[in-house]
Amino acid sequence: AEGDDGDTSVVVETKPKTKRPPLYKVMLLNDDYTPMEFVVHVLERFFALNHAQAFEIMLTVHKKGLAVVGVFSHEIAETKVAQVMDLARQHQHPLQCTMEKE
Ligand code: TYC
Repeated sequence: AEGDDGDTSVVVETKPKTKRPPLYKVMLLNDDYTPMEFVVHVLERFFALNHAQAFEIMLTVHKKGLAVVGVFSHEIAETKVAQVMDLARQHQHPLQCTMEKE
């Protein structure tokens, strides 16, 4: 506080910070070989999309080169990417799935 002797003080206010965990976009990349039906299946199976939604996102990837298929916590995003990459490898499709901090 400021007294007679002229001393000064600085009040540093701290914002009450609620830390939200960072979110990650999971993206699917286009390629020339993975069958469209396989991509639709992957989207239905791992991203809880109905057939129409899955087909629409698959077509977006096919036409634009990539699309965000969901946004998740780091751990969930990692799991989704691993699930997609595992299934693609099992079926010998070159499908690529990646994650990126939002
Ligand atoms: N381009 C592929 C084809 O013509 C289909 C495809 C769509 C592949 C989306 C990958 O993430 C993908 N068969």
